[in-house]
Amino acid sequence: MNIAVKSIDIAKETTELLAKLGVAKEALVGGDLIVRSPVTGEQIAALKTISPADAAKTIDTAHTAFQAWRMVPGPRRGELVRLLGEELRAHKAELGRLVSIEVGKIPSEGLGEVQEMIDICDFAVGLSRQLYGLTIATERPGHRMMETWHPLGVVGVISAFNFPVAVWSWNAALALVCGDALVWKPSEKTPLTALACEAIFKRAVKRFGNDAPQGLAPVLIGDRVAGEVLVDHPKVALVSATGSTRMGREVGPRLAKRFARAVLELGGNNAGIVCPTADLDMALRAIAFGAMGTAGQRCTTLRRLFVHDSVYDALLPRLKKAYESVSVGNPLETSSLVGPLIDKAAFDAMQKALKEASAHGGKVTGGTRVENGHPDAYYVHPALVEMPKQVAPVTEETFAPILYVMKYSDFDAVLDEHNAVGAGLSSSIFTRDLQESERFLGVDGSDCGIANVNIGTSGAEIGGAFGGEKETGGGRESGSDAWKAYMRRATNTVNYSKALPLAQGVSFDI
Ligand code: UN1
Repeated sequence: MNIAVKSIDIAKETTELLAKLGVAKEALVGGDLIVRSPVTGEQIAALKTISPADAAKTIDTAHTAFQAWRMVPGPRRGELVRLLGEELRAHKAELGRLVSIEVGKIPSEGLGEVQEMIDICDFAVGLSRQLYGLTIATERPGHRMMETWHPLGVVGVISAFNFPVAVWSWNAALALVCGDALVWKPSEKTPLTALACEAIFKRAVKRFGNDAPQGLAPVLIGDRVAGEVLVDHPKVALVSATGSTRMGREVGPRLAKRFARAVLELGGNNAGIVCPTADLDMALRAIAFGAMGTAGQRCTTLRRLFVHDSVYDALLPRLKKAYESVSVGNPLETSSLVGPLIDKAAFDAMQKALKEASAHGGKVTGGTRVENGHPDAYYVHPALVEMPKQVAPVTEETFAPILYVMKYSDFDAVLDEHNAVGAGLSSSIFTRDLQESERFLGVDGSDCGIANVNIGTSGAEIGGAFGGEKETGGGRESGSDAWKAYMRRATNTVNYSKALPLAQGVSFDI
């Protein structure tokens, strides 16, 4: 397989794209945060990082901005998000391409990520007129009880490299219509797309007018220390953090210590079950995208597959063929389906997991490196591993394209196996048997935050709440009523009678 990346000047193109998006080329040089493109492994920028003191100051300014922003009516706040969506529509091609360069996503996935941003903006614009509470029956005559939702404060956003812009937008669009300010610490691996979003947002603010305060949604370019400042700052009311379970174990307790809110979106070890009645053509396509798409670097990537023994021999050879023929290569070309891993550490982790799987009796197809003349770029053949049973490393998330396949014969037993891992993000079942699909979605079925039937584990739409259970952290972002985490709820009881009855029949006559 020849996957040589044609000699395009990636660094030059990056600078040009960023200029079009509103980031000056002077901002891209002279710093100590070295940014590389996984496409070739070469350096594309060297950014200056923020000091802890300046990070704290930025948060203080965001808090002042919050105090002004919360007074702007919700539907008017929605107008800012509408303009953000417009700017994203106008710059979809450039931002999508920048995502491909900085993360290594294939063109349709780079563009798809920007589409996800546009979608959540549309959702949030509608939401800006629907931030409603309930009126509740009260036991006291002449009283009214209701709940009101108020803006919360400064929202800290910590995002991962793999969805470098969409995850920010899920948080930003909701936080902004909810009347919050937000401060974003992007992954150190993907700061350029963050700078691009900041510039796009600033343009929306300019068009919006004077009632948007300064410093409403800044970006902190920095390392882990900048993230720590965000997590520990007393004026940050909520931190929405996406990343590994290890990261969540550090962030969660720190937030709990100061009673700040957390929306944690951590690891996934997502599984699919292929049942005897499954449409195998459909399952094959869904499995291929779920497991190999985005080079296995989605938190929703399909990592474990349980196949009923009556269809195992029909499915496995076809799956193997898909693995052997999938086009791995330069993600800037539309002919590639699988781009590079983000870096060497990802490659090493993949090799380690495959070695361990072999030691436990796993039969590995693929998994080897694809050389392309760029020693610092890490392309791999996606790996399919037939495992005799679910033992480590199957029970752990390795952020790379490895699909572990196991046979099952008993439905109850496979449901137990399905749920027998730490993470609980996404899951799917392929079946035409109603009893099986309903059981999977039911009380004692999949224990994940996302459970699908006859579609894969990845590629969720923004309209649903996104997140998972157990070691995935329990947070929900994006659609449905995820907005409630970004606001504070007040229960209000109003007495419009001339008496003062006490609840629960208590009497206290003075
Ligand atoms: C992630 O990998 O962090 O459902 C987010 C999906 C995408 C989002 C993934 N819409 O795969």
